[in-house]
Amino acid sequence: MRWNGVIQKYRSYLPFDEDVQIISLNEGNTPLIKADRLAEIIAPKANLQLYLKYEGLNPTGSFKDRGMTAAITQAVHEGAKTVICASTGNTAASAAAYAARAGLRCLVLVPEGKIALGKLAASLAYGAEVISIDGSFDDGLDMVREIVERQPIALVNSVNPWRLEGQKTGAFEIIDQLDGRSPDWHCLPVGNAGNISAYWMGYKQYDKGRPRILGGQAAGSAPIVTGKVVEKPETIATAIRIGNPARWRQALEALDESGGIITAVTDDDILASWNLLAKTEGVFVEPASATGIAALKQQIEMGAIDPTNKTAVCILTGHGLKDPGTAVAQATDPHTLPATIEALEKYLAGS
Ligand code: AN7
Repeated sequence: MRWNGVIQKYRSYLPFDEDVQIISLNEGNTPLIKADRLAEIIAPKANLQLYLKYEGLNPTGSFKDRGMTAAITQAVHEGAKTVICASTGNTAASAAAYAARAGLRCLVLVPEGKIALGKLAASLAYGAEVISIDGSFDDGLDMVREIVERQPIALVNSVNPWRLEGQKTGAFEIIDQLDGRSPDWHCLPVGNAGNISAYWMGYKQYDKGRPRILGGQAAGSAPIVTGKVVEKPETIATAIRIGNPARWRQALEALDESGGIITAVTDDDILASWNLLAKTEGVFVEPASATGIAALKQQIEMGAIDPTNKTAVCILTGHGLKDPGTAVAQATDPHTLPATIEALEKYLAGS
């Protein structure tokens, strides 16, 4: 069967009007990759069934496309000509792409110097007006929430309920890919908390079993863990450098209702899991996307999660090519050799 995106696939679960014109880039249908080698490292001999939901394979390279197809579709339906968002980068790239496809003007506010190169490049390429502010994501979100009160502009951050409607299809897909069963644990990074809220909505609505939710926040940007707004959030995982999540309350509901856990992991933990993912499974993600793995590893080590015979799905939210700067900075330089077969043989011999 042809795949035409998440709205067409899950239309009966989404509250669109009959006559809506779908704006899609055929997002969704991302692979659920079994990760046996990684499972054996984070939970030795426990028969943990670990799966990676590789959302970085969406059309703009992040999970945001599921929600954006819905938000832009509805914005067009309501007659919007301009859309706006604040973003740590992935929402910006996604909004820019779907707005381009719909012929809308798109403005994105990003924190100056704190947006990964691939996200900036993509937003500009798709023709968005990229506005760099000397503040955080949270400052930008305050600005865009205010401007849409004053101007006829549609807000496409995840405070827009259509974003969650589209995003929740990730939960449907996981259950479908697991042949109708829910995992025991659903692990993911938490920034503005749209994704955690949407997944929980999706699991409840699909009604084929519910996982417990494990959310990971970066230690320097962990407002939900500490219960306090973080004025100056910091982390190498710039995607989740967010101090005052818009969907905070829904995230707490998801955690509470699912018997879940939210925990903070250090940047070192995030990078260690990021490294493991790439080097043991061949799956390259941006640093924030490794936060779910880092959280699962930590909770297993602490004895808070028993992995024995359990199924866990970790959401890998963004592609590694989003943040080439961090990847290169973490790596050793390539080897340099003369362009001769002798030099290559010498290198292979280890001299
Ligand atoms: C790779 O793009 O907030 O908890 O403005 O890009 O739903 O916010 C990105 C968030 C996780 C956190 N992983 O998801 C934005 C933005 C990646 C992300 C998150 C983001 P939410």
